[in-house]
Amino acid sequence: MADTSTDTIYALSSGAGLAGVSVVRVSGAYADALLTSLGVSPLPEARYAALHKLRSDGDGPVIDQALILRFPAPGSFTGEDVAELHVHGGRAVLAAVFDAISATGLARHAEPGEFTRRAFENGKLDLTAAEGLADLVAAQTDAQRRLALRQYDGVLADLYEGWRARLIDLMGYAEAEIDFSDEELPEGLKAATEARIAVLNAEITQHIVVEKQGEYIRSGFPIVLLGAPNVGKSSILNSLTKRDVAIVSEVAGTTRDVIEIHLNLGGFSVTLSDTAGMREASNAIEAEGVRRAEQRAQDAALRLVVLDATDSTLPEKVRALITDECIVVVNKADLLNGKYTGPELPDEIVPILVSAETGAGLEDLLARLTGHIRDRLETFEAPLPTRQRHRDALAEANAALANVADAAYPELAAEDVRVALRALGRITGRVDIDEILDTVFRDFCIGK
Ligand SMILES: Nc1nc2c(ncn2[C@@H]2O[C@H](COP(=O)(O)OP(=O)(O)OP(=O)(O)O)[C@@H](O)[C@H]2O)c(=O)[nH]1
Ligand SMILES: [Mg+2]
Repeated sequence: MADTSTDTIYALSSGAGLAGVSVVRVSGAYADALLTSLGVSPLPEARYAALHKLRSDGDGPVIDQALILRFPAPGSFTGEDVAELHVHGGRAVLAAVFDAISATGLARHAEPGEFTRRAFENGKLDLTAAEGLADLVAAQTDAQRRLALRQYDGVLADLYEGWRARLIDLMGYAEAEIDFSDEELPEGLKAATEARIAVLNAEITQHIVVEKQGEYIRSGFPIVLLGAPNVGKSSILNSLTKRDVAIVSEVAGTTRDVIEIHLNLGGFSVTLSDTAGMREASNAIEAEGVRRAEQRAQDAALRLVVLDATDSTLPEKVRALITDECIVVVNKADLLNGKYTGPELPDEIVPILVSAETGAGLEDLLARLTGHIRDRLETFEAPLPTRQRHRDALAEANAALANVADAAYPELAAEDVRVALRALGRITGRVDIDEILDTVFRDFCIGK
């Protein structure tokens, strides 16, 4: 028999594990033939659910009772003929259904992200929508869900395609400059074109210079615990997670590696890192720990500088971190006998007093963190880039547009516009797509 299996794919599209119902999705030209081979007869009407017995070899023993749905091309998720088999959840049922599908020789198991990739290839969604879908499936917090849904809905695609449309329009003018002499063109055309490009340039800049809110919401808002050795950074991390994640000891210089945990604060995903205490390191390993701590401090969206309420010494490296952009946490409140003997602080700093030992003040700390994150992220109304991929392409477009006004010849100006167009087109997948497809769909799991 000729190999017909490469065309049609199937996979479990619902979650794995025990479930009342599991959904097996089939996509491709042989979707209907496959249903018939499993004994589904007559085929249900398009988009109407029908209950059928599934049989191996069409007339063999019954495998399960399933609810069958058909979505003929092009009105389906992938744009191809799609069938859904709602079978009973459970390993044995699924194993038997998969065996029976495979025995028909009509379909092969799907690769990760293959359904969505087909949807993209058939023009059902653009790349930003595909990314939004992957994020929606992976979303763990409410903010992640909202951001992903908006991207899936097309806010980014609309924005970038809108910019592209304006550039295509301007491209016409840029090319007119090449083909016609100044006398033949309306007066002021060049200046007007350049002004419109400058406006677009400014809009793109505005879109990418804002804080990385999209990335923070999607991958977690990065917060780092910093401070001198022994002030209780690791103890605070453990208390906040109510788990024994980091080693705590009275030896100064205990933590070396960066330890990272995840929290959900007010519906936002947060990555909290514990770092090595900052001081003049006594050996190479500690020095590497301090270097990593400094790196984290650089990358963090928020720094928690931890001080010991009973120790007034403050290494210079730590003092330098105390600005009005950080939150100062004074630990070991339980050791205070009514008198603060920790480091002196600038007047404008309002520290939070906590005890990792007794848990006092930790609720206040969490409340302050949640408020801070809300203030920084909840205001997201404008579309946000959510990936470095978007930022890189936008920066490339912008760099090219910035060159237009200075271009020595109209040909060069037109080429700059063309480069910008290609960069924008890559985000939604309009151009140069082969190289980026694998990066985008790599993040998907099977059945999506
Ligand atoms: N009394 C009291 N002791 C604390 C408190 N927090 C931490 N400690 C103690 O302080 C010592 C140092 O705590 P760690 O959490 O290891 O401090 P660290 O800042 O992570 O230290 P390094 O990893 O060495 O930089 C340990 O003996 C803890 O038990 C607190 O709130 N009260
Ligand atoms: Mg530590």
